[in-house]
Amino acid sequence: MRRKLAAGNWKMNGTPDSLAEIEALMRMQAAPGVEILICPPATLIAQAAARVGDHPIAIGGQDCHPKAQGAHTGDLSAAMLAAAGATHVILGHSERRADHGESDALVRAKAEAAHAAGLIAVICVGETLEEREDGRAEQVVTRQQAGSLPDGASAANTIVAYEPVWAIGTGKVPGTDDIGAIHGAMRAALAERFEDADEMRLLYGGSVKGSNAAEIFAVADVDGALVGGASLTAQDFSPIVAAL
Ligand code: G2H
Repeated sequence: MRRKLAAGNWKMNGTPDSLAEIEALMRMQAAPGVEILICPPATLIAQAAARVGDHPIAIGGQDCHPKAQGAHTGDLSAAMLAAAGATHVILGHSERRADHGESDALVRAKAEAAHAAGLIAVICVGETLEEREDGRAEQVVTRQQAGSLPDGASAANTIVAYEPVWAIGTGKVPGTDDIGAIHGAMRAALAERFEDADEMRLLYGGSVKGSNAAEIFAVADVDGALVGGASLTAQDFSPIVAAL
């Protein structure tokens, strides 16, 4: 049985005042079997983890460097995130692939570093609008997934998020049939490579909000969501958690 996950990606948003949103989520009673993960900017990870304390809400990073340490100004290692209290890290988000030229090979190396530090990697894949219109969405997503997941990936250390680039922050969401087709193809490809593919969690991400979460979560092989804009306040995020 795969545990459902509502993951919030705050991106480059949030100051210490924003931690009140996590405290509000802590007062919410999530259904049994539903996990909540919040990935604030790195500046807030330690404070967020301290506020969460023993509460089961997990805190994660949004990126890490593939190396364990060294002369990499401005970067953070996976071990640093873990030491700050993170248990997860988002890797290969399309904004990082676009803004920082991250390749599948780099994402894979980062995932290996995350696993070595004991972090769960939330690895993102997704096609552009042009690739979808060309009928190549499934091919692109499964190719990214194959290239971005290391051989050591398992259900215990890896979650994959399907985030069509054209749906991110745009209010546009694929049809549930399209999400189901991609998630089905992703799981079939995982099954060819990983023994515990049935246990690996697949999230959908891209303009998820309270009003569309339930129909997305009803799709086979959707085990939760990676949420950006609607994760910034407990008011917007809690209906998504409740829909799981
Ligand atoms: C996709 C998602 C979070 P949003 O990037 O990863 O953002 O929900 O704002 O589309």
